[in-house]
Amino acid sequence: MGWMQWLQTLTNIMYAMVLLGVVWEQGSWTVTGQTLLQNGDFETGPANITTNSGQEVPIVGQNALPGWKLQGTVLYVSSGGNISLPNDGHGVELGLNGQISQVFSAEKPGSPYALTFSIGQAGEKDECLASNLVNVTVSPYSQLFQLNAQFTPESWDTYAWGFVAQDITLDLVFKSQPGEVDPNVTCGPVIDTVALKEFGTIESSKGNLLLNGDFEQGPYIPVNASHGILLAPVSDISSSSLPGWSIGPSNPVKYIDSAHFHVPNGAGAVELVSPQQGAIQQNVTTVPGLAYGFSFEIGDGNDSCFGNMTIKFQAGPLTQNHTYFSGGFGGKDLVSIGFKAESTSTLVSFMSLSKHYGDGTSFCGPIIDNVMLMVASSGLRLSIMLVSCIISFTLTLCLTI
Ligand SMILES: [Ca+2]
Ligand SMILES: [Ca+2]
Repeated sequence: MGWMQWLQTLTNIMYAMVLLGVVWEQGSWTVTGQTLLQNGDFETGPANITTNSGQEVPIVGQNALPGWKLQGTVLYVSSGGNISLPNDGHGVELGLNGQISQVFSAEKPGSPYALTFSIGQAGEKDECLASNLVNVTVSPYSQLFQLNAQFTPESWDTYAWGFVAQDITLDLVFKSQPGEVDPNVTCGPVIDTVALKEFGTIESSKGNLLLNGDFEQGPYIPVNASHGILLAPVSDISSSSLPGWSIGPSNPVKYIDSAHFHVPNGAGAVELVSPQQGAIQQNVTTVPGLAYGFSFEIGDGNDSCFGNMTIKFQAGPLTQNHTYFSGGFGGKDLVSIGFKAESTSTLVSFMSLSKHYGDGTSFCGPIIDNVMLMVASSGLRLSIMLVSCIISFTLTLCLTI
């Protein structure tokens, strides 16, 4: 290959990197848009290691794994046997005091990001579950994660977690944490598919007072995420992986996309997978005494999640239950009500009240989408009354303002 061809190849590679939202700058990757981190899928192993199916091989050397800096006991693992990973590929197991880290650059301080990563295990499911604790840090943010194994039929979970860049240069760290297990049990958490998404500025859609009410803004979704992304609980919406919404208080909800599920509207939606405690909330500034129209869609993800799904929803002074019957084939209801604000701050929230199992073992639940809160002008007020009454034939909801 001549030097002109090498130059062309280099140009093509750099162009592809820009398209992927990755720019090499001042010794670290600048992440804009969304992208896997350097070797974020761990499919490029240490130069001196070849692994067979189901193997765990200790990695020697801080810089032996391309893209990552290592400390403590870290093993390179391959799918097979007791090890299951996305795409049946490779990942890293964090053993005693095991840590992996990668430096990246934010476009600017104050940029909100969502981290997506998968956590699995290397060992028997029940034996290793309690030892799969990993602390994730992007200073000053830090959160403990654990393989849950209640929300997908796989033996790994994919999580999203949000943070706000406090500086230009940031250090992402995964570190194993001691669990309350038999000291003879040596398995640790397995990390795979690490990606980032920068949200940038998110604006409300026209007339809708809610931010990201249609859930079109969410974390990076790997191509293989056929079971959705678990969104970690968060009370501070500025660092939420679901822009505009707080999650919890204690259990995650699931972000789903139209590539893998039936989504009521657009490309993204939220599945309330956790009974009782899986919820999303958003506060909106309102004018006391002013009339508002509130509506949302509730459906199922066409993922064989059957039954009567009951949620509790709140819009300002109104708190109601709604039951959606899911045949498991991707239907939906539209719920629409009106109310008068009683405060300068109106809370909108959704919580699942019923428990469902999609495949007999993992939780599933109703899909919420296209949530709208609008000031009811005289014309809209009439339209809300009509829509509410039309819908009431099927939903028995007919409120006027
Ligand atoms: Ca992998
Ligand atoms: Ca949507």
